[in-house]
Amino acid sequence: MSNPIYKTMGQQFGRRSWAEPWKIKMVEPIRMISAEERLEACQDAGYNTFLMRSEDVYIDLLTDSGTSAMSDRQWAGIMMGDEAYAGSRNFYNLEAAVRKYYGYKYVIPTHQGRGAEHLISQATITKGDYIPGNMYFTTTRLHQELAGGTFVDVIIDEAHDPTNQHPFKGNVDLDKMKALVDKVGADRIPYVSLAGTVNMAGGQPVSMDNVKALRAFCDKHGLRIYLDATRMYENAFFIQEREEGYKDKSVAEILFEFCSYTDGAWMSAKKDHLVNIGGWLAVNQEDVAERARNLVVVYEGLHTYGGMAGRDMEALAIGIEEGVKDDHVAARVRQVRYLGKLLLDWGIPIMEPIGGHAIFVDARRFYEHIPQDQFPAQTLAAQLYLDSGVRSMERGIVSAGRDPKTGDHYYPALELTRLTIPRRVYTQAHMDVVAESLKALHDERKKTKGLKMVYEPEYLRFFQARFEPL
Ligand code: PLI
Repeated sequence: MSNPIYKTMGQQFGRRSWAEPWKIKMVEPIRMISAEERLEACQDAGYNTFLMRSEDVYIDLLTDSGTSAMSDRQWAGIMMGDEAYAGSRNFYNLEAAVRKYYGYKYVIPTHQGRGAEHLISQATITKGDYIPGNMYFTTTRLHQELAGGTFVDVIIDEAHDPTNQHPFKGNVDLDKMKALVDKVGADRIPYVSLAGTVNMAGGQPVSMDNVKALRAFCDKHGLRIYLDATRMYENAFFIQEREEGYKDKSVAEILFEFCSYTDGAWMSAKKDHLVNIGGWLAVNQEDVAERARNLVVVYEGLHTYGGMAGRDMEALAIGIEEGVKDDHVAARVRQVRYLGKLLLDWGIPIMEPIGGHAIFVDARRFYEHIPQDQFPAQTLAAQLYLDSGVRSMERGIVSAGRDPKTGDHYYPALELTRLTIPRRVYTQAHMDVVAESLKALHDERKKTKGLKMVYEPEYLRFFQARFEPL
């Protein structure tokens, strides 16, 4: 036992770690291509990680959307697909699972989240309306704008400060809500767009207290609340961990109570529900459901499949149950936290508190010398790929797009590079590789130059814009 390694391990005896509640049954090989090949791939992709081929990527942290590993039970469900055009039994399994865990009455399947956003926006918004929300999300706001609405940010100010340690940075500021109602009138507000764990704010949760207070406010003014439930499981986990009175409640119980304060929800099932494709809209009002059902047959597919195959709906129904389990959500959030803590220990600036689905590196502080219109977060995403083949994405000025009225860039307070962790896909060793690459880039940060945009598409520009180094 003279080997120092044993001593180190010995000093750690008594420690208790957590581990994932699954073991690996099937693997998919990945490899890191050479530095020269990575440079070529990056140039071909116009320094935009969305334009890269996934085969050129080593560790893919572009998104947690549709990238989860399904379980053996979900794969078994795939074999149980009932591919009838109408009335597939898998739809009824999906409907029952949504009703059981979320509590909404009418369930309409869609091919993914933005399909549901399209339906709810078209079914409820009229030209000239205002839609308050706890920070914008790209596709959500675009569908609200395409329906003739204007999005108004009503998230608490703390959400825009990456160092503020508020435990519920996703909360709605009721004073901002009141100011909007006073200014435009409740009649011009078709609903409040409330997101559980706010993606663009770094995966920050909304407290139960806040949604209750919002419900009371909305009841007073006759307003509806529709929830973006995409990552509500993680939101429920944070409530369990941080909010008084919830530590002995399960994630499922917390989710159900939270949803009870809302009038309906849209869902990108590609996240919490552990499937590669799918979504739904669910509401409690018959008239809204009827309008959405009329639209679903135009844009998605029949109201009992909404763009999904029967097998997709079965895997989704099973994923609703698996994803909400306490041990699963805890392991998922703790893996994200493991990566975040490594970075914090090494002095790398990230959005705090560490959120539910991703680490958001604060590119503004990482590259202090690169101005926002030279795209520091896009630059960091490109540099990370060049250094280690790790794919991340920009969540800053490029994602924010342009003001449709003035044509100027929106200049968001947050300029972030997102390292999004797929569920049940990567190990702790992968997280170490990512952290070490960021450390190397941070050590060399002063030498890095920004980018210029050389192609800009009209909608959701971050997906297809092209850049060149300055
Ligand atoms: O990608 P969709 O169409 O299934 O879902 C759109 C969508 C809606 N709401 C929220 C909060 C999302 O995060 C979301 C999609 N997010 C993606 C693709 C992401 O990478 O974060």
